[in-house]
Amino acid sequence: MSSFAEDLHAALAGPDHAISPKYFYDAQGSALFEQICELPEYYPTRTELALLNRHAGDLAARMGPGAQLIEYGAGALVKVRLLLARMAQPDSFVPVDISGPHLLAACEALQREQPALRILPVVADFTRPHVLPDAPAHGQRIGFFPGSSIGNFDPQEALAFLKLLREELDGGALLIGVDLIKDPARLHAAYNDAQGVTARFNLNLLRHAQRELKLECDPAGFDHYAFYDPRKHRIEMHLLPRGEQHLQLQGRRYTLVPGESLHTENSYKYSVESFQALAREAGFRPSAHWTDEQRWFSLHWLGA
Ligand code: AVI
Repeated sequence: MSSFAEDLHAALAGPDHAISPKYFYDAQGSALFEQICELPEYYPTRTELALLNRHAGDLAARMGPGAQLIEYGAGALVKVRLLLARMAQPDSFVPVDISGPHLLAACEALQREQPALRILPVVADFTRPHVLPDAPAHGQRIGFFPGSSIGNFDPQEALAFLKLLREELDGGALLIGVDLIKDPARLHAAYNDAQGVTARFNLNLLRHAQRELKLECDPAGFDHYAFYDPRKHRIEMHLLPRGEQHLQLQGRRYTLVPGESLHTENSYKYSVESFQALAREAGFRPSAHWTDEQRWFSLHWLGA
């Protein structure tokens, strides 16, 4: 299994200097991401919340009584509360997240609010095969993957992950949030906010490595750079060295020069049709979708 140190060495030494965006998320990175979700320019969170609010009754009816709701990458459990509040006699709620302490704290808060709810947290990397509690005796298994996190996988990874979910949810369904292709200016603003929170989030990759791996480098010598590539339908985020930048990790030295960049994230955008085609390829049956009036964001109900 790869580690932060191995992946960072590979990124610094490799030709395209690319590293997984999962390394943004230490405690500081998660807090910065929560700030991003509140930014005026970052429309996905509030647009998806509004969709969930508007359609919670319909969604709960589709789940049926006795369902087991599994949330992948659970975080603060804000969105799922809207669904849990409307579900008929849920069998259980299964949040799956890699960050144990964060997950357990969020579950305790939810349990205080809903003492009758059976909460069965699973601490695991949900992108890899993992063990879930038993399926419900009388209801469906429903997966919930909000926030357009699917956009942070490249299309091959997204397909492999959707196939894993299709098997896991066999006989049930997946409810997934997907950000849509739109005016590049709108996308550009969402990843280049005026307050510079996304820039700090991006730079947190280096700060995280300084804290955890004792990486020696000067984060102030890097600029946040995010742009939309309309051919690849994706936002790319990079850290651009301002002048020659020297980094040292576990005794190995690296130099990045202007013109090179650390490629820290992709965020793919889909059309309703292109996402449904991907879901079908993974074995799902798309049966309903909902978008806001501006068609900025979509929610999909996929039969497994
Ligand atoms: C978590 N993920 C869906 C976010 C996105 O929009 O791709 C992460 C993010 N990166 C910059 N801003 C937000």
